[in-house]
Amino acid sequence: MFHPKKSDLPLHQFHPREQPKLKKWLKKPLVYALTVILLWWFFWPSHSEVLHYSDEEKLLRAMDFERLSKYDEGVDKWLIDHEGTVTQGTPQYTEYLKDKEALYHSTVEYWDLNDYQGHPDGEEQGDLILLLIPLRNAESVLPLMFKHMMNLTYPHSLIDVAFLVSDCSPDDHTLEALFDYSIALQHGNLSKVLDLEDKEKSVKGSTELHLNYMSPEYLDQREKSFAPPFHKGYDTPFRSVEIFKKDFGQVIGQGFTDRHDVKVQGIRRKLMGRARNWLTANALKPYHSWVYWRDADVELMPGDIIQNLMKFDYDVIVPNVWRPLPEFLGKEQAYDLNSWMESEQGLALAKKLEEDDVIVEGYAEYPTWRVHLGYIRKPDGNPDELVNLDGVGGVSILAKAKIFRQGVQFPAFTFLNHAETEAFGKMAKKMGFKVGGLPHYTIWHIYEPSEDDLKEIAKKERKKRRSGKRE
Ligand SMILES: Nc1nc2c(ncn2[C@@H]2O[C@H](COP(=O)(O)OP(=O)(O)OP(=O)(O)O)[C@@H](O)[C@H]2O)c(=O)[nH]1
Ligand SMILES: [Mg+2]
Repeated sequence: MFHPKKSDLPLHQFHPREQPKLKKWLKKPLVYALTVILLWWFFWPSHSEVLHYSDEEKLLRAMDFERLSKYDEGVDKWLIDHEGTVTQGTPQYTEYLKDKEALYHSTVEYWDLNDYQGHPDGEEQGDLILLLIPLRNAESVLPLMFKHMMNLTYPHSLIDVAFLVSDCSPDDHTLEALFDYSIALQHGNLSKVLDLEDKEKSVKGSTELHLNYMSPEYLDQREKSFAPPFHKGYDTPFRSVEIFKKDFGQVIGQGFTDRHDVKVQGIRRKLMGRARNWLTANALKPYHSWVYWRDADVELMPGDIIQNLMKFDYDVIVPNVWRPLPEFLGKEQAYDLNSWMESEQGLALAKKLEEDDVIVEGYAEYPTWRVHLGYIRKPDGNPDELVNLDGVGGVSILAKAKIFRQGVQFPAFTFLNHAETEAFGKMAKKMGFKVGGLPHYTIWHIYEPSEDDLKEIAKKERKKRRSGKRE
């Protein structure tokens, strides 16, 4: 069975950033206190160094293996005599004491969480970011997702990446592909791997018929989005990559029409909320200042998006999310309708609903008349204009890590008649955090033809073939 784990990654290829140093004023008292404790431990007359095997096991589990590799042939060989006690006064024993001190240093950690609140100029301040990406049946979009990751100009050495793969179909290989791409990424040769894949695909010819119907401007932008020259850190490995797998029993299809049916939205969103919470809980470390949530299926996005969202110093901030469409459907459309400002009608509707009902924004069944970030976009509007929001969509959220530490989460239950990211926005706001969005700063979701669109495209292709034959 395939069980990728972090330790299988080629970690020797890159050097994790050192943990920030302790504050000066704290250093001295801490060193004195540790020295006193250690002296007491070693020289207290009634204390004899007896190392039982069970203790030894415990010690080994926590040890700094690189430093202690000299004990590869067994600690007992050096330290423990046939009665199971350590012989004091030997050079090995002195060595052991030194190692034990090193052990404390490698296993006792201290963090002042005030140091990880997130700065608007995080790049200059060395703020560490946690990039979180949930994945389900996402094999086909992984190359695109990885290109966007490499294209991020926020220093990769300051970004920890964590994926959560859930509920994939038996014929889907998201997990395996993710693992292979992650290894190539951390080796610094992923761009070469993806280039080769692109070349193979272009030899085979495109199967994406809908591209024949997209606007020339869109096709041009798509062509240019990952063309050289790349920024200088494009191939730089990330600070770390973690891959988690956990199924939640999601059975709703991942096809466009399946997952957009209004009846399944509440259930689907709550399960997604659970997945997001699992991912945050496992990946968030005390030294992260920011968390950047990204969906895998984004097609166009500026490489400096993290710095650009960060500079507003909001606790939660999202860009506008649109998607391209075939020209016969109007070329483009606001996509993420989960980012909105609350309205009187929305609040009145909520009052009429059952406590557990979930309002699904953007569906005729729930007329809220809210202002959607998607609909107030002006293509030539000021990209730095910011509006306050109540609900947010999950395609691309930059949030300060402290809000998760304080308990904001993605409700997997009905919270104020919402679930998942929209409830997350509402909850953050209710807890006093600043939640906002940029109406004129846009990223583009991929276009996946719905079943109706596919039928229309097939009809047009047939017509083209018929008229071609006649000529
Ligand atoms: N771990 C996990 N990831 C999921 C699940 N469903 C979707 N995803 C991933 O979450 C991200 C968003 O999922 P989408 O299916 O695009 O859904 P959405 O963004 O809510 O909605 P639309 O894009 O509007 O359909 C993508 O990266 C998916 O691969 C799930 O059940 N578990
Ligand atoms: Mg999506």
